[in-house]
Amino acid sequence: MKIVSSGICPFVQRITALLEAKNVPYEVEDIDISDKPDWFLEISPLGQVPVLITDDGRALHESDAIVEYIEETAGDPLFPADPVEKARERAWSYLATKNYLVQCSTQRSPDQVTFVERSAKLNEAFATAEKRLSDGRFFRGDKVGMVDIAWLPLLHRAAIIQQHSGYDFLAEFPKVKAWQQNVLATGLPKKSVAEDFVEKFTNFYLSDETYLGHPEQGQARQACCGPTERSVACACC
Ligand SMILES: N[C@@H](CCC(=O)N[C@@H](CS)C(=O)NCC(=O)O)C(=O)O
Repeated sequence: MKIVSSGICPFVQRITALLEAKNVPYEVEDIDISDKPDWFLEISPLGQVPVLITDDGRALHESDAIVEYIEETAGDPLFPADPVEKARERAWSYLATKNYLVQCSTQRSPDQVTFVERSAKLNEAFATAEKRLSDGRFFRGDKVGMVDIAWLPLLHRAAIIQQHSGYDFLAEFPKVKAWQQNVLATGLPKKSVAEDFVEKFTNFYLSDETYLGHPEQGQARQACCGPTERSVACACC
């Protein structure tokens, strides 16, 4: 099968992470999302990635529908069999996916005020997960499940931002932080993206145009809070 991607889209990463978790072989074709080719517009009614093209050439759009298709056809179920538990895991997955674009826009914030405003919504999602997480390595114990896959793009991107800017979205959420480390340790985040992903991602989100990427802002916050305490909760910065 083929996944049509645009490089750094979190909805695409959810799909490729799921395929990696299930060991399903796939190819990726990148398109320029700002100049969508006609063949893509013909198979993607909303003009959005991801699109999955099956081996017999049929196209599927909408990441939730694609997840269901892969879960039903690829074996090695990642949702629990019990319908109630499955519905719950869908709901927890939805909390992640409805925050993908929130995280993207937070990372693209041009200034501190916008950044604090946008991170507040993302923090709500992390705080909700913090309350629900137990002591297992993953959302449902010690085996990767569908909720882990849905949260993987958020957790992976938070790790890259921390590594490259020093800012930690998860500083206030120790259980989510531990979950992030366990998900990273599976190797799935890295396997689910192209080799140049980190470069493309940091060029876009840690550029001179963004608050997180702006060196002067970073220095001001470090001088104020200390390098390890960079937090939106810090009143002085
Ligand atoms: N609801 C869609 C959202 C996908 C989405 O927002 N994709 C973005 C890239 S991350 C996109 O294709 N944007 C181009 C556009 O909307 O024109 C899904 O779950 O698949």
